[in-house]
Amino acid sequence: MNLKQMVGIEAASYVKDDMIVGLGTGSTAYYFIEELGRRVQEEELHIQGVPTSFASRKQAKALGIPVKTIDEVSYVDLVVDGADEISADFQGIKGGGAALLFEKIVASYAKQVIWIVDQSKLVTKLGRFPLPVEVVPYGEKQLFQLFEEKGYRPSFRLTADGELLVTDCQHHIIDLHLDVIEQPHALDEELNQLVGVVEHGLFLEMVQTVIIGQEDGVKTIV
Ligand code: ABF
Repeated sequence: MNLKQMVGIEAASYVKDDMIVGLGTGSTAYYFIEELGRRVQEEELHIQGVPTSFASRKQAKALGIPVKTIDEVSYVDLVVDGADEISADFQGIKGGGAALLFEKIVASYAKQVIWIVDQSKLVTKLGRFPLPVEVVPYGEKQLFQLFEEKGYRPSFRLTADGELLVTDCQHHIIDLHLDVIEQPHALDEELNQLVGVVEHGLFLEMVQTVIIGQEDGVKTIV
């Protein structure tokens, strides 16, 4: 069993009958959803899943997990999702999987947010992972130029075929290569004020539980 599978299965043990569960996106959240599917089929677990991407929705439906949109539920008990970086003070960068908008929407309505990562995601300070910024296509080149002038070393997110990646919400992503983010909260405020920025991958003050896969087992920090 690999580290991603370990933490995915561990996170699934937090899910109880009748919960409304946010279903994360990415290769680690994949194993969480797989384990939920097993429990739905083998243990008759009754849950409603709220996916954070079309990919997670497709996976959940194929496993027989009932799915709802965030607007079809009153709240989310628990969301389990991956992350690209988690700093020592529990701030995160997400969006490497290009699902950051739906992920942040679902997380913002969840009573408990759990991130599942292997130990490679733990950093002292955020920023080595390029910060994803989801933008409206109209005006994106102006934004790109503004990021260049700020020294943020932007690049448009491309698909494997070299095409501009289009998110589930028909937006594009500009990744900022910042190396280190000394003031995440200030950057959060700065990005939120830019017209044309839909959302970004700084997830600050959002997580309650981090489950870490390590060679010697699973470590849970709350
Ligand atoms: C998703 O999980 C994204 O926000 C994040 O980029 C990704 C991490 O992917 P993986 O688990 O495949 O490393 O939630």
